[in-house]
Amino acid sequence: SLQVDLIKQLSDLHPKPEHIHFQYGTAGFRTLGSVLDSVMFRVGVLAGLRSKRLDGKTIGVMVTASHNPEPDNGVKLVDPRGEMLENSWEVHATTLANAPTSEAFIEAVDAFVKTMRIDLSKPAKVVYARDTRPSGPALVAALEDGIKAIGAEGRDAGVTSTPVLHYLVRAINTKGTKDAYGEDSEEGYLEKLSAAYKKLVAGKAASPPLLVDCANGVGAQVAYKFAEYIGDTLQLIPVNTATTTPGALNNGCGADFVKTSQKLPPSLASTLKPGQRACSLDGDADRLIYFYLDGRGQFHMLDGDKIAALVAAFIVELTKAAGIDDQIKVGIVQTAYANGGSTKYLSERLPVKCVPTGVKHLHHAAEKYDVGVYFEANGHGTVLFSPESLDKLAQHQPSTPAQSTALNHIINLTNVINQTVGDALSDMLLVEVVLAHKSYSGEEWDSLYVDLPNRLVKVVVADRNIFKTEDAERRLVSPPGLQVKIDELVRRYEGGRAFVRPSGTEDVVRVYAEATLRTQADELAYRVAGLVYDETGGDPARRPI
Ligand code: G16
Repeated sequence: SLQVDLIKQLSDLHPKPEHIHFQYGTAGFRTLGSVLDSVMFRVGVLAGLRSKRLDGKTIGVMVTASHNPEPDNGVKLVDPRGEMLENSWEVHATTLANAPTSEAFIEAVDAFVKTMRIDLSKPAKVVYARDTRPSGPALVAALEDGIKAIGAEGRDAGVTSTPVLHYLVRAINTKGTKDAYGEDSEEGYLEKLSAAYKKLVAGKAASPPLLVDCANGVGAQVAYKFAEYIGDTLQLIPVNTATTTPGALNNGCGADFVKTSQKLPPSLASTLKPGQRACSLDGDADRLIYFYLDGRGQFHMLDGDKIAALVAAFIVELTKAAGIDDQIKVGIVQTAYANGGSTKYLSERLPVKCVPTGVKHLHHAAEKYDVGVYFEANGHGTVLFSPESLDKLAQHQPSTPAQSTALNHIINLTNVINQTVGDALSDMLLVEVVLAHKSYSGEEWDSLYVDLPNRLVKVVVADRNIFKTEDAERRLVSPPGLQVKIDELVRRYEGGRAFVRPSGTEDVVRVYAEATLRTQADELAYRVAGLVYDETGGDPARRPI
């Protein structure tokens, strides 16, 4: 049974702030770090319960707010195979987080244990990590109290990236089985990915040095380690690595800055040479955006859509070369943010599915393919090989040396790719493998297809919860009547497309628009943003135009 006294005693140390409603959103709980203490405690309890429910399998907890500003923090739960928390538990997380008092919390836990038929005598294990945010240590202490309160065993993975934590969860739970994912340590992760990378580029001409913008976040630490592990095969130059400078995180740098502003981080202006490639990670290193300057010094961005196109084509090519393309089919998963240019290019070649924003949605859709390539335009994504495909790869008998080489390449790809979640540094190695094999420069990669000009705008509204969407977030159902007005506007723009959705990680509504011409895409985005603003009675002083 529940150790009610212990829970009460510890819970009282982490009272829920009045008047705040917490919500498990796109990527877990995310808001100002200063109000998250009670949430962390309760997530610790919930993680323990999830572990008990799953017969003692290890559950992961990542303390991060990823691309958000430094004062924000957050927490996401990781299921045993390294994937995001099962959807149906999100509402329970929200319920437990909002119980007003310790007594109400204990009652809610008790009711939950009964409905879910959780056997409290089962063991429970939780592994957790945090990013470099200053609010992290205190939040982890609250989490540890929660883990203790439910009688779970905690393992502190320290300060590391989100994808490393996901890797650890899978590695711990598969240890000693035929599906063993690797050594359950950060070194094991670095060793596994870099060994596969080295095999894949053996004999290829060395690539020019790669600048890695680490967003002044935890990715810096992991990038420096990768630089050592992969040595001369690829010279990595980490920049924006000031993880202890207050206010530096994600500020004027990082994947979200580059994707949203479609600009070079100012800090790279004097270092990046024309023709040289660079990439940006986000605050917890699960997103990746590439870019380069052309001969005229013009900035070009290679986002998640471009990564998906590059990688999918390469895998298809290898399955053909290995003589296994009739058994292993590649499919793509995107969201509404995918550039119209990419959707057209990809759907002429492969099956493409569109799902709502959030890695969990993409991940589940990608699992339905033999090889599922999923990327959000913002650079969050990975490639999944189904268990059946992995078996086929292991059993396939190549009939020529060329087939055998291609087969080995695919098998090595399954090891360089972090299949648990989007992983900026794993994706970076994957991209570098493809570029090395194809002898592509950034410019050649970029020319696979032409992006439609697009613009993403944030609108601050009184209540973003009134915005409800359908059709994989491509249409609004609420507020009533607004979609009709958006449709009318969009019709006036050549190649126009726009949609509006509430963010699940920030207190804003996002507006995306694209059109054939740059000026038109910008105008459409701002006009739709204006509509959203007027409809919802925002403060005229903060109107986007
Ligand atoms: C998180 C999610 C992503 C999502 C992004 C923005 O990323 O994991 O799937 O695209 O938030 O979501 P929204 O538009 O709902 O705010 P991250 O890197 O911040 O964890």
